[in-house]
Amino acid sequence: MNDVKKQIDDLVDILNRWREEYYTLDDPSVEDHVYDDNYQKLLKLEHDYPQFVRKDSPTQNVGNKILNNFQKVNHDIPMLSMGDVFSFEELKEFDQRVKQNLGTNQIEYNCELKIDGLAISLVYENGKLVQGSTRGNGHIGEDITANLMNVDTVPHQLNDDLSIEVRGECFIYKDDFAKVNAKQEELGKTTFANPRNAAAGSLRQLDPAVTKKRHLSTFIYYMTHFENYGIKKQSEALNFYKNLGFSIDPHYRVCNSIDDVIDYINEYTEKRNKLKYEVDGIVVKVNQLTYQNKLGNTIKIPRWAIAYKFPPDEKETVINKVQWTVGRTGVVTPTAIMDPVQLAGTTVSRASLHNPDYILKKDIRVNDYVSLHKAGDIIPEIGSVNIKKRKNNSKPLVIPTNCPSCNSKLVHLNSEVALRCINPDCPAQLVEKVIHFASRNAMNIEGLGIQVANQLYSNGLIQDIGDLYSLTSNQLLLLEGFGNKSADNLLESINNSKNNSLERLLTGLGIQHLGSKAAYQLAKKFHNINNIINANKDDISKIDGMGSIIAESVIDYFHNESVLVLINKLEKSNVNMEFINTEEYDVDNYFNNKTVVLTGKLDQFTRSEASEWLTNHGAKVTNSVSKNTDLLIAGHDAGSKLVKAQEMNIEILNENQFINKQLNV
Ligand code: 1X8
Repeated sequence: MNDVKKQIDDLVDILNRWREEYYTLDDPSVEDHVYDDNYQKLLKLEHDYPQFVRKDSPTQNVGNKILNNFQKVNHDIPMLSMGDVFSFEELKEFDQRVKQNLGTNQIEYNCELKIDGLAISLVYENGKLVQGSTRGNGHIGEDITANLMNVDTVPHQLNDDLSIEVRGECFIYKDDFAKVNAKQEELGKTTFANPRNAAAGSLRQLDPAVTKKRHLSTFIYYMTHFENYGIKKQSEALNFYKNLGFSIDPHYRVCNSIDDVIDYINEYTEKRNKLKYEVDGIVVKVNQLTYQNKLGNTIKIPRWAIAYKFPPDEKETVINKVQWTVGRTGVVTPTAIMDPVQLAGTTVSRASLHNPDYILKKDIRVNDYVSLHKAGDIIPEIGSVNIKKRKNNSKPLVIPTNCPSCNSKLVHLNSEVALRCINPDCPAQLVEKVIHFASRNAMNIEGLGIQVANQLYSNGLIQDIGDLYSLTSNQLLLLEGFGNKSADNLLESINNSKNNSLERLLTGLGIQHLGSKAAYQLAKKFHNINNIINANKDDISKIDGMGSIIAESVIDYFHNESVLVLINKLEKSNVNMEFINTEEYDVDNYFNNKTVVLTGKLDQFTRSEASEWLTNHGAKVTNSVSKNTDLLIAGHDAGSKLVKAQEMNIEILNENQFINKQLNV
């Protein structure tokens, strides 16, 4: 019982943290499915144990509503974001573009540290602070004047009676961050995952007194209409801000060549961890303001500046064990369990090792010291093993030959790298299948989560999802934790699910590559399951955005005798197999109806995974950039497609931005 309470507490804490990251900060540390899975876990636990539901649980719908309470502010001159580069090659390309566009080699660059905080705007009239706001989406921000008045470095009165708008970064020093978190802990409140979170959370307080206590700071680095003040260079502008009474970051440096810029970057790559605030890169700006004007801006980013992003944070830790878990499709995945370390703002103790090949290639072993980083700043990943620290008696990791759940022999299907259990009766797979079947996007059976699915299986009450529909109250009452009410509730949810429209059943069956959106399209087109079973590949791939991978997977799935037996069993239990056009699929997502092109190399997805995800969310994925293209997703080493999209002013997302948008879907 206490275990359950702790599980709920831990889930609430971690989910609240992730919510903050992705609602407030646009800076998630986990993929959307990780959030969703844990949210589902929490929902189920809270349903089963209502006595442990916490007021601050994300299921109780508090969260970030507070944000709606701020007035909106229009940024007449948009607050742009900045183009990112991750290598010196890309930086040199930027230098070449600048020189080419300006037709001169006499470029100075002002290098500044990229502060990991929140962009703000401050408006002064006759030297008096009249408005402070967040960047928001660049065009519309939130009025946080009262809070910014409580940030020590924001002057209420300038040293000169000017009417100006300046922009900069609001952030928290590392030691103030530690103090804020200690205080949060003392008050029994959720701690902030990183300084940026803390700054964001503190700025968007309804009570300015809270902001004051958090000791935020600012650095100003930009001003609109600088041409009115006879300033010629960005480096001079910084001094101008300082003389007016603003705080500026003193670590800037004027460089006369891109090689000097690279020296500056190398220097601060070394020094960054010693700085008193978090820095995530270097901003490189053309120093001459007339040149900045000449270069101008694209819709989203200036052409006269670029942000060089530091490579991800790395920490050394030790692997304590490797866990092998069986998923719904039988894939057996290894996970390294390590001593926890702080990494890019979160505590990390697990990293996927993906498959046996990956382990063998990197020769990863238990008790090895490994360097850990976050791929794309989000997913924990082991970079390399520190062989020097390896003990003499160390042995290569033993790759299991048998399923950790059912002990049947594991195989590599079609020479794929994944290790699979192909025993159709494997308990772990069955339990995972049941959990998926019952999940929110599928049959939406409330109260049927990991714990109950395990209980049902281990007590011999279910062998497959079809058995769910013959469960009885008497059977459930035999299970620990079930009373009359919870048993009735579960049976009622199961019973209700019989009336779901066909797409939920299709999603719940867990057909490879078929997400809920594609399932909806399939159901809508074919109306009932028999039409789908009898469809051929062409019929299916003709559906807009479906493609041959999904079509093939659907055909293969229904060509299996045991699947047909299962469908039959579900039909006999009166599970609806027709499309009921009542719930329109959520078409209100960012990717729906967009024509998207993928280019370059993505770290987190294979091309087909990204494509499949997009298709499942209503996008049409095509191969080449044309006037019909709405969006380009550009991984690294992108080539001509990227250039073409830039020329055609097509919206471009890098991988991180793509992931951030996915999380909002
Ligand atoms: C963002 C940032 C800029 C600077 C420092 N830190 C940032 N986070 C700077 O220019 N010194 S500029 C910027 C932006 O334009 N999005």
